[in-house]
Amino acid sequence: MNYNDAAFLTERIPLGDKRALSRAITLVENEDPRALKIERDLYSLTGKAYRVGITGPPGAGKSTLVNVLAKEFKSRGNKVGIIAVDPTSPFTGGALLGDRIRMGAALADHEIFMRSMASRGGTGGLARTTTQVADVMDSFGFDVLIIETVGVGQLELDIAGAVDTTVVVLVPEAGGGVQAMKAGLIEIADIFAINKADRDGAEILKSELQDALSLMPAIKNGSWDLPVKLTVALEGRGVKELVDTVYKHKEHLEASGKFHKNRQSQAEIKIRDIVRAEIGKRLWMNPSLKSVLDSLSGFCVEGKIDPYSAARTFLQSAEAQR
Ligand SMILES: Nc1nc2c(ncn2[C@@H]2O[C@H](COP(=O)(O)OP(=O)(O)OP(=O)(O)O)[C@@H](O)[C@H]2O)c(=O)[nH]1
Ligand SMILES: [Mg+2]
Repeated sequence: MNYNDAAFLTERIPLGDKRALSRAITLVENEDPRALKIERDLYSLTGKAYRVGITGPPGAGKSTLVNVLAKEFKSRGNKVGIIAVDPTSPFTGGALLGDRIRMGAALADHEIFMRSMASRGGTGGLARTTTQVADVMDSFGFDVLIIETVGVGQLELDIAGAVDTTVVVLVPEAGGGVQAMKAGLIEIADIFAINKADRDGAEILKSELQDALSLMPAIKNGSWDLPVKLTVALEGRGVKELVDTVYKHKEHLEASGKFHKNRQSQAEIKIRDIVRAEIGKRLWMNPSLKSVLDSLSGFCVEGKIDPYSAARTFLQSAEAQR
């Protein structure tokens, strides 16, 4: 029983050991050297979990919605995992506790596993290691993984590249469909959920969004009509319908071959990321290239060379060393 040992964790996770899962996630999140072995050894067990991204502006009710969605998925016989990516305060460097508290009801449910992580170090609303954490959770045997990220403006893009279905949560106060179009939300959404539909303006926003959508018939090959759903997460209203819509989207992806295509481009992103990191490591850790870099940066400061030419010279030195 050694929860610090990668091989032990790898063995325990597929057996349903939650402590092993939590420990492995921490190692992945901290980019501990042991995480690599865990990720590699568990990878063959991934691919089963259907991944749903929930994104939208701060305070839209995403966590509240995730909570009730998780319960609905569970009531349909699914093992559900949640990843909540919190924006990191630059001052504390840690995940906000808010989500853990707000999601209390889901947490109290022992069959729903929830993990918060800080978005520090990542781009957009996604933490750098979110996909790896999702993969490790996948290998544990979840049927559904729900990933919550805060999106502001264009920052939701990342999540759309990491999940199967992206639900964009808006609120009546969010402004019209034109705003959503401007913010690029229509491109990344598979489903719109107008939450806080107990407030004025939800129906208006819905029809504005639908008008905006009707002006863009070619979205996503035109074969998926972007649904706009109303929810009141606080009371669980509209949640069954939202889950039904997620399943419809899943069927659409599978029937059209997009499911496989999307997963393949997600795998491509992973490979590219690893290659980029590996190339970086090889270049920056090489002592003779480091001295080339030192002289070039010195020349830059003296105005003898511009950074673009310096980069080209650097790459030539790297090539010459191979
Ligand atoms: N009136 C109303 N309030 C809601 C509804 N859903 C959530 N809220 C409230 O909205 C506030 C924010 O909810 P959260 O679920 O924390 O929102 P969030 O989008 O996860 O927030 P961040 O993660 O901080 O961006 C809370 O006070 C909720 O109780 C709803 O359907 N109607
Ligand atoms: Mg939240």
